[in-house]
Amino acid sequence: GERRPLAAANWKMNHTSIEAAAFLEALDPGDSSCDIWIAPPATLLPGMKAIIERRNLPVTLCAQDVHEKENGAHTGEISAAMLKDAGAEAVLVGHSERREQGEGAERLQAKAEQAAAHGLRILYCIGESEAEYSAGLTKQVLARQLEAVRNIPANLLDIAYEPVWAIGTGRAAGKEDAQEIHAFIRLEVQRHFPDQSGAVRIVYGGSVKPENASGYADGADIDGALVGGASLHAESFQSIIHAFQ
Ligand code: G2H
Repeated sequence: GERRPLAAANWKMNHTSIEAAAFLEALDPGDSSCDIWIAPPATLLPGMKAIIERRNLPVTLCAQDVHEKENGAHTGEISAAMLKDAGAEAVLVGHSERREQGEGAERLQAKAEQAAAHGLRILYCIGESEAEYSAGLTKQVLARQLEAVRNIPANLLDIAYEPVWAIGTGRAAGKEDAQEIHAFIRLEVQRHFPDQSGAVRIVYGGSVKPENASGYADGADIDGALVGGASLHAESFQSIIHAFQ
């Protein structure tokens, strides 16, 4: 298709530098037909960047979050410029585990715009909760969440659809259901970016594993995966990468 598939690892709050080095040592990236991103804890970015460059690995580093301000008195936070300086070329915005910490639409919009202003690619995460899913509100919720990135240049944007009820639960969305929602997201993306929508990838996340990855890869509007638990070990992440190659 027109979009290169993307396999993205979200390590969340896991791994130290020794484990990250061992992961990169073991990873077989396969052929170059699928983009490979890893989102490690920010502390690992510079060390991983050095290894990736030394070994010439086809891996893009992605941060897990970014602060919306340029700099200043924000104890514990990390700016877009700092993430770039540390080796990140992309950043997750709006992961449900951040939304749960109270990050709402306005703040996520500011974060995405700040990342874009620094030339970071954005993997913007959307997804309905279990209650919204049961109430039949999925499409409404997703359309509303997508509003936050309407000002982001399409060439810097990818979307991750992660139904909250499927995250870390082992209850992955069925591949037909996921494809149907991705087709809906595709239409919304076309509405926002009439001329450039082809640049925006829509990847699925939520209990993606080696056993179910190729089912998602079959979906016409599923351009890849955002993988948590199954991305922590090189062997399982690389079989997910291979499913999209
Ligand atoms: C969803 C996903 C990666 P997991 O959060 O972002 O995690 O694959 O463990 O469900």
